[in-house]
Amino acid sequence: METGSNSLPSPSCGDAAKRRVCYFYEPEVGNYYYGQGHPMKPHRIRMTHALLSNYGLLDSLEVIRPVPARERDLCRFHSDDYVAFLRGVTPETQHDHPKALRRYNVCDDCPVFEGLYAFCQTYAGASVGAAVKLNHGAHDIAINWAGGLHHAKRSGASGFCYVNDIVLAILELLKWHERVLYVDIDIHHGDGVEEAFYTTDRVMTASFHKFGDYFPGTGHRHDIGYGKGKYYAVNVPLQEGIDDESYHSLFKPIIGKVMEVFRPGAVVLQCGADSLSGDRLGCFNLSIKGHAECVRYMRSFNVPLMVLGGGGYTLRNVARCWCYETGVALGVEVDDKVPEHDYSGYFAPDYTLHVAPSNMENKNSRQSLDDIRTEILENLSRLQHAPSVQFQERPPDLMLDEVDENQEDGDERYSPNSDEEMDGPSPSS
Ligand code: LLX
Ligand code: CA
Ligand code: ZN
Repeated sequence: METGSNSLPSPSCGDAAKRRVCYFYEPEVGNYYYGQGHPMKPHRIRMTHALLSNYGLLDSLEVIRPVPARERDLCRFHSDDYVAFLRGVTPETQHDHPKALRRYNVCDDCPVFEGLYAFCQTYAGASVGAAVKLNHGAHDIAINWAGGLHHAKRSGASGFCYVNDIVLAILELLKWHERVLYVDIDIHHGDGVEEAFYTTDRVMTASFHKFGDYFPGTGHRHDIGYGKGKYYAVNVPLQEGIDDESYHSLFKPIIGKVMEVFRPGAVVLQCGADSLSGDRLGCFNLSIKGHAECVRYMRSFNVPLMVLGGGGYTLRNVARCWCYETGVALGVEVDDKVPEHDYSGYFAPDYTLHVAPSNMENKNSRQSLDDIRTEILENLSRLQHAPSVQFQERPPDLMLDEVDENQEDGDERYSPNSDEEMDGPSPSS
């Protein structure tokens, strides 16, 4: 059992050391279609996979086809009625249920499309499967580029997200790890994940995001958690045009301190690519190397690491970024020259992996960055001497140990957003 080491994790041992990496991919995922004009295009996952394959990176990792999450797996976080709705609704019948569509926020941004429920089962099954793999200890890093849907709520869709695979994966990690850290570099606030764990000290959430007149509107720097969870939510509000240097003047000291004081047993990193320069919906100015530096930094702590996708709307850059980051996970520097393959046309005219960031103005002043860093480091230093909680008992693995669909398995699980026990598995279970 992981009990938390007394030695401080440090970003040492460098990039040269190899990691055992597994990568979840469902060949059907690229066929799901949100509808004409919708910016979310699951095809980007297939483009990423094609790049990985043509760069030869798939030979250095274990490729795993995900087992779809079952209804009961989704209900570990989501409400039964919401999951039953997602399972039952179809593009043809949706207009027979106008009240339900409104209640669950299934509308233009989050449309009902063909195969919606199977899509949710696939990406959630992959993230939970990634958690099971990390828990078993045979892999150091588990990747699911189709995951990272951080806006989904217990009883509703939001911002193109329906099922929150991240919350489900963290719940699985909590069976084996006393503390789990969630880091979110998508340009949007990781609101669904933060909300799910806002009152617990077993999960720390840290989101870097555009703040001010921007979706979803949450993630103020003074939102720091509540009750037992006070100081276990970290929000880093940023302005448009942030470049690599400014970003890392916050990311590294803040996350370095988080690793020192929180000492997580596992880390989940959401790598939304809408924080890249030139994103169709984003307004940051990060290069792919700057974005990938977050992956490199998290990897350097040598703590079991789950790497997830997220937003990202300039398809060629999403595929470039996640391919390069898969290389970072493996400890391989991916060549700048994109190999010729079925989707090469997307990378014309230069056929390079890296693209120059723009000359847009960086609206984050040195002073504002200093203020944010100082305040957040001060909050984190309050946790320096917090006593750790003993972990009681480990429930069985999801999917692997459960045979009978209808039988109660009897294990009390951590259940965010419920009226039940909020501090982890019950000692009596
Ligand atoms: N932030 C984010 C992360 C993952 C997914 C979607 C989003 N949403 C947005 O980026 C967004 C953009 C503009 C307005 C509102 C929300 C996601 C990833 C995979 C599949 C589906 C959604
Ligand atoms: Ca974020
Ligand atoms: Zn986003």
